[in-house]
Formats: sequence, C-alpha cells, structure tokens
Amino acid sequence: MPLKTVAKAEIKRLEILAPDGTVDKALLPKVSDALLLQIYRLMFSIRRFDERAVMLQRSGRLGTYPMITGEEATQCVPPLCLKPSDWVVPTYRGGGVYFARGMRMRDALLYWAGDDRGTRFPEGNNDMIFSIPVGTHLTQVAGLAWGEKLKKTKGVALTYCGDGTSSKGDLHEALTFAGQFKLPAIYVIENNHWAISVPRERQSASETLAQKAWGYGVAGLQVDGNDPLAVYQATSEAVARARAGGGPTLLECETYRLSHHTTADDATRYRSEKEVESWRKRDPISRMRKFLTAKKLWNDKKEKELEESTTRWIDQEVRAYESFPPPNPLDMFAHNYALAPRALIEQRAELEELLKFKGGARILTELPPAEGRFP
Ligand SMILES: Cc1ncc(C[n+]2csc(CCOP(=O)(O)OP(=O)(O)O)c2C)c(N)n1
Ligand SMILES: [Mg+2]
Repeated sequence: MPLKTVAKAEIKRLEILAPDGTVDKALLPKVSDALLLQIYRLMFSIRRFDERAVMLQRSGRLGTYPMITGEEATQCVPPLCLKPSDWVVPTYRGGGVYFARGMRMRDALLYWAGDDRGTRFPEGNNDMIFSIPVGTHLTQVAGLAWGEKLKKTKGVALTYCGDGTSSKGDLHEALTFAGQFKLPAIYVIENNHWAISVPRERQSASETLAQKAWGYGVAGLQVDGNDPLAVYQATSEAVARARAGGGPTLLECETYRLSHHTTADDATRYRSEKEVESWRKRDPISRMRKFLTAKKLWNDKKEKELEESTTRWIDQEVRAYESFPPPNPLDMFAHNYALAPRALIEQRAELEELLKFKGGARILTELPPAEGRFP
C-alpha cells in the first residue's frame, strides 16, 4: 500500500563564481566594486599572514597554529555581512574571521603564543574568543541570539563549526533550540573535508551537512565555500531573514583545508597529494583575481603593490607581537574567582615571594601590574 508523503526535503546549492573566474550573471549579487576589492585584499592578506605564522612556528617563535589556507572565502566573507554589534563566534580555525572583523593580527599572534592578552577585539565588536573544545560554543550562540531576540535589537549571532564538529550533540541541541524559538542565529558549517585525519565521507552518512537543518525546522543551504560571491549572497540572505524575525539558517560552506590540521599535524600521512591538488584548482583567491581582472578592477601592478604592502603590514605586526612586554606570572590567578579558595591565595603569595627571591623585585616592577580582582 503506498504510504502518504507527510513532508519532503530538498537541499539547494549556491554557486556563482566558477574556478575559471566566470560568473552566473543571473545569481550575481549587487556588490559594489569597493566591496569586491575588499574581499580580495582580505583573502590575499590573510593567506600571506598564514604562511608567515607557519614560518614563525617552525622557527620556534610561535606556539601551535591552525592554518586557514584554502578556506579564506568561508572565513573572510560572512563577517562583512554583519554589523560590529552582531555576535561572531568563530572556531580556533578562525583567523580569517577575526581579521575580517578588524582584529589586529599582532594580538592573534600573541594568542597563539599562549598569551591571553591576545584576546582583544576592536572596541564595540561583539566578538567572542573560540573554545578549543569543539562544539561547546554552539548552544551558547543560541543563547546569544535568544538574548538579542528578547531585547528586540534585531541583532544576529553568527557562528562556525567544522564538518567533524557537526557530528556532535551540541549542534543538535543548538539547532533544536534555535529552530523552535526562531532565533536570529546563523550556523556556518565550514566543511573543509577533514576533521584532523577523518575524511568527510567517514564523518556522516548524511549526503550533505546542510540537510541537517531540515530536521530542526531551520533554513538550510549548501554553498560553494570557495566562492566568495556565493558565500556573500547566502550569508546576506540569512542575515536579512534573521533580522526580519524569520529565524535561523544553517549554511554548509564546502571548502578544503589545503594545509595540515595544525602545525602539530602531518596531513601527508593520511591523504593524497592528488586530492589536495584537485582542490588547489578550486582556490578562492585565484578565482576572485580572475574575476576582478576580467572586470578591469585588477592588474599585475595592483597585485605587486598589494604583495608589497602586505609584507610591510605583516612585518609590522610580527615586530609588535615580538616586542610586547611579557605577562606578569601572577596573572594566571586573575579572572578565575570573585572570591578565591584559600589554596589559590596561598599559591599566589608563594609565587609572589618566589619572583622576589629570583631577583624578581626587578621583574615585579618591570612587568605590567597583575590584572583582575584577587582578594
Ligand atoms: C570536545 C573535543 N573533542 C575532541 C577535540 C580534539 N579535536 C580538535 S580539532 C578536532 C577535529 C575537528 O574537526 P572539524 O570540526 O572538521 O574542524 P576543522 O579542524 O577541520 O576546522 C578534534 C576532534 C576537541 N578539541 N574537543
Ligand atoms: Mg573539518
């Protein structure tokens, strides 16, 4: 006996700018030349920054660093669709997101050197630092979006998670909540095809990750995540829907992690160069350059100028990072408790004594004052 169909799902994919630089004119969003150039400059600069960060790590001048090479469109474009007062919560692989939000990269370097003073964001931005445990931020972002809804601000909250993280219960809980309460939340799944050494095919039996939206009454779309124009269009629509009270969106941005998981990983041990090469041909930066060149907005001279100004900018950020004064060791006790337990109070006093003993009277006066309240 044929059964009645009670619901039907369909997942669409958005592609506008092809790897050869040609565009689907019917889908082309209305974007100013200035914005197109801004997108290109951001993607170009953050790639060069990424390369320098790896060199710093390899020469012992930086801690473990997560590369974003290949994922620049998915990272740099969504923030451009938002206001500073909207919430943005990236993952650790969020260098391009923070950069597009205006973070100073000297601070990003400081963070990856293990210094929490690197978590400074531009004044007025509602940016949050990522959590290293994957997925734990997803429900928190539903909470941030709920707050905006309750306050009637028309603000939105946008967050990211990886393809691997999309398998965690956190996304299920977050989408259930966001869908049910029609929250102004945007969840970007940055599908870079790998969760350390686990490939997308082994991650989930789901044909797409975008279709996960459907189970929660959330709008879902798959996007070519290496296509800056498609990412712009999809995010702008999601933001407009969220501000208008239309509820949350899940965007699966399909991209590729061209580098290792982090500087602590060796991706050649678990994937083929052939696969990586096939994705290099779909690079977001080169397709944008072809597009801008065809529009007469770009040429070799501008490229050379950008290359030079980017090198100068990175040199300056690295110099500023490396000349930052060392943190006061006592800061490790700050910001943890309003009223600290006795054991911690004793340990802090012990460290203070020790610092004095090691000629630390000098250290203590030279270092910045310890931060935060400590009774
Ligand atoms: C709760 C938790 N479990 C395990 C880890 C270890 N871990 C770090 S990154 C990662 C893979 C994440 O892959 P994906 O979500 O695809 O993000 P990507 O690194 O590719 O951006 C894992 C399992 C962690 N950080 N947190
Ligand atoms: Mg991944």
